[in-house]
Amino acid sequence: MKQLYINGQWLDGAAISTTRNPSDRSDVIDDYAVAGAMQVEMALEAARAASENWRHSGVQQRADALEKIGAEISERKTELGTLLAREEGKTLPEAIGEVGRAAAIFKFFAQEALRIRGDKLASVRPGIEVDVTREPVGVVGIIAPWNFPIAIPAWKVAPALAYGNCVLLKPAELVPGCSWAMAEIISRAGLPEGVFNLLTGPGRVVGEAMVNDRRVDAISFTGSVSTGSRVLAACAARRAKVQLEMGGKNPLVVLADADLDTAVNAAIQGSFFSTGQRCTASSRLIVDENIHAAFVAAMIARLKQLKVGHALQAGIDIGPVVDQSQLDQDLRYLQIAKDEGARLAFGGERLQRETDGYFLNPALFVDCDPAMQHTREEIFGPVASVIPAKNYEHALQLANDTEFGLTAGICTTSLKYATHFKRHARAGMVMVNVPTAGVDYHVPFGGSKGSSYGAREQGSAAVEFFTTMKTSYTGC
Ligand code: UN1
Repeated sequence: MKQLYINGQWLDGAAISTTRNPSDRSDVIDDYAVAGAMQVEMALEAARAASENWRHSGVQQRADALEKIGAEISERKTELGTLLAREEGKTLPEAIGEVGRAAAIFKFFAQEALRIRGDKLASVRPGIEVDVTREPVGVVGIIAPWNFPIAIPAWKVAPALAYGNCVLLKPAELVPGCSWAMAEIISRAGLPEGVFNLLTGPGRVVGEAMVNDRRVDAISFTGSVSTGSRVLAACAARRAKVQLEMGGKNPLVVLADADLDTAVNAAIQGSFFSTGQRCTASSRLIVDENIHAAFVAAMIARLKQLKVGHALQAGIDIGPVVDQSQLDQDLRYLQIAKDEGARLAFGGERLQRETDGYFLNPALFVDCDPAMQHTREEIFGPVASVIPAKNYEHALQLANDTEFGLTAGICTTSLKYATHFKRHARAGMVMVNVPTAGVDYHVPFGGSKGSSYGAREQGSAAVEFFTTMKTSYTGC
């Protein structure tokens, strides 16, 4: 049984939960401790107590620890990637890629710890100097989703530690394994007791306690809009710092002048890889009506070649849906789309394979109207809808006609339209001739409108959330 990590010790929880492989329900992954109120209390106390010293720790110590963690994650890429593919269901190459990204994130923030900058200014009053410095926030509660079982915990934990914070990590219940493996590596990196704590368990116990407890100074959350809204309300009520990454309904615009191969590659990758289970997935394909028929024909040809199956099998392009409840949601939206008159041009059916897994053929709907429910709500599955556009202006208007604003993509060979789109797309990230999903780890990540709230994650921008400013005046 894999235990909780609290105050430098491995401890049992209040219960045990067993995880299974979504590619093969007969494959039991492991038993994980489920934290109860008592263990959460211990972790809160430990993190609070450790914070007093850790906030004054040297940056070399932090950089060394993060470098060591990154190096071990990198060395064990294949083993950890196999675990990730088993517990979440993304294909082995995708899973190994994600582990590599987690390693790179730790190494990046090892260096960022050495670059914590401040400002020195002259006071407007004679004989006084002003210093503006950055300090740790204190104790950070991290609530991570299931779709990036190691990269998202890494991109929240690494900056939290780099900038001198203590951490309580609550991974998603479906995928505790990758966070447990990461915690085990962190436990040997030389951090003082209580600086990093792992609390596997349910949101209603662990998450609720973290968002409501005054000993937690800040909450970094990635997950659904509904949970994110509850997290925000709880944090606002006690004025805790909070950042939220939530849903997307990301558009990929394909103009008539686009290179067709580039557009189809971006759409296939962005809509269906990782089984469409990315908040950056392109679920609305907004296509100029002059290229519409050719685009749809090319998409169907590519979709026919995609192999859906067991995530660990060689040559598989798309693994299973993560679990029964996500599969039910995908199937429900497929039915809604059919009922509201969208034409199913490809896929959408359950697939049987040798193993008992949640396999779903990627679905492409065409002739979609932007008022249809399935084109407005996040499905989080391998489902994309083609919406025809009259021209660039119409496509831009359709792209922005959403409550979300995470990523927005365009495929075009026109510098004029690419530039205009970069300026006018209402999204935190814009992609020109590349998929809307799959981002770099050293630059800011985040959205506008209903997708995100609070300071940006990743890259040098992470310093905003994980530190607070102090202005000091010295009379000399
Ligand atoms: C990516 O597309 O590379 O939950 C990352 C998500 C996002 C991460 C996407 N927070 O899908």
